Amino acid sequence: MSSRAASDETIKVTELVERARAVLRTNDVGLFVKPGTYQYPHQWNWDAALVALGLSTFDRARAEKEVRSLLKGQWKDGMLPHVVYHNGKSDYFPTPDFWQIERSPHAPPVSTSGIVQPPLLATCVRLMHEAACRQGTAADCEASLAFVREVYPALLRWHRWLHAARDPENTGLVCIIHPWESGNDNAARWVEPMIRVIPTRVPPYERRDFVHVKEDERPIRAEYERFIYLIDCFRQWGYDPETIYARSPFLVQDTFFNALVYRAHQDLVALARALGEPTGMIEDWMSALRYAFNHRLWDDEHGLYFAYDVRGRRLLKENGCATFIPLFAGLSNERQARRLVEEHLLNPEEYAPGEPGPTRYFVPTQAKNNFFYEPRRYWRGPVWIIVNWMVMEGLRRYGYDELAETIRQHSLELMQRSGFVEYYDPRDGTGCGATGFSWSAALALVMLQEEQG
Ligand code: 9WN
Repeated sequence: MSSRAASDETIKVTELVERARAVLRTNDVGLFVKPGTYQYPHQWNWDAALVALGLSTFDRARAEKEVRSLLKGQWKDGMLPHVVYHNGKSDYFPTPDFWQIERSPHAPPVSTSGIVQPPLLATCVRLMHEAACRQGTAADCEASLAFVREVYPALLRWHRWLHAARDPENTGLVCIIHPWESGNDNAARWVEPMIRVIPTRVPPYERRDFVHVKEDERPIRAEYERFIYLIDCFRQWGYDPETIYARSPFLVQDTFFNALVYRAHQDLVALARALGEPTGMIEDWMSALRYAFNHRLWDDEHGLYFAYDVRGRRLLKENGCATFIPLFAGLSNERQARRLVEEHLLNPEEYAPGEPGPTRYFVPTQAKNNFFYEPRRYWRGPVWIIVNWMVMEGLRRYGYDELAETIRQHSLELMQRSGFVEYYDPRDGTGCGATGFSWSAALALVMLQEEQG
């Protein structure tokens, strides 16, 4: 097999930078940047973090505004919701009123959703701050530190909420209550726990996600119905974390989500140190999480990490890209990292380019030999730039620099050829899903900074 670039296509750096900035400018509606030009007209949590990181490569003030806007949606108890509807209703479903967040005493004045997404914000704020100090003047670094001081309390409250609301039994691992919270909405690992979610009463709703994207690239009806049913349960329970933890039919300790919690804690510690703030509480969360993560989610027989289904009391043994995210967080030991890379990432039956498939691009989001693999359906197989970026950074952490560079090249080549779309067919690089996709553009800017020194 070849782990080299799909072709030796030259990346036209200046042109790609311009095209990527243009996507972010087009999607900028003033207070926030839409995740996609047509499909996603509101502010999403982890999209906003990456958008801010991308914007910071050329306009730090605008990047900081993006973070402030997201934080306007923070709930009074610290929860940072997955969508903030600054601009009211649009053609996107769920609409703001569908969530009925006023049923919770913690809801903020602005309309938001009532669930969360992976906490990437502290990570992006740290990367923004360090770049400002590395590349800018002493005054830039000072100004950036003032921004960190401003947002740090909100970040700490958000991280504290994750443990208080989603790990009331102090297992060390944080639960998610809806597949949307993982950010990998229809990944194969959700098939089994979603079978047990019986949508006994689904409120009337109209799907709007086929208006701009082909139906066969989106989640299927049975999944969507369950997505909506779960929201209906949460709103009836007034979004009370205790009731949800006790009653939600979907309750999972996810690999992807917890790895990002751990990584975000590390980055929060770095921000705390820069400010001279205490770090003990964050470090306590980290040691409990690290221990539980490797004891509960690592499967030594397969050499893979799997999510744990709290309701079903078992591991969800589907081989998907989530297994590599612990590398991004530094959660694995050297042996685990070697097994992940040598037995899986470099295996053409699973993730590496080549037969079967055949595929040309790293990193399919579902192993090619997984029963549920579909190269064009959303999180069931296509390459997502966010995942490629995390895997690339994770590989660097463990010294696999050459492979990381191959993944960076593949990502840039995909974006150069097929534009900044939501996801790409790993077989031929065809662009799929939403067009004008902000985080692809943002991460292109981050990856291209290396070319520009
Ligand atoms: C539901 C905005 C979001 C991403 C998610 C992605 C998709 C929404 C949807 O779009 O989810 O939250 O309507 O499918 O799965 O990761 O944040 O880009």
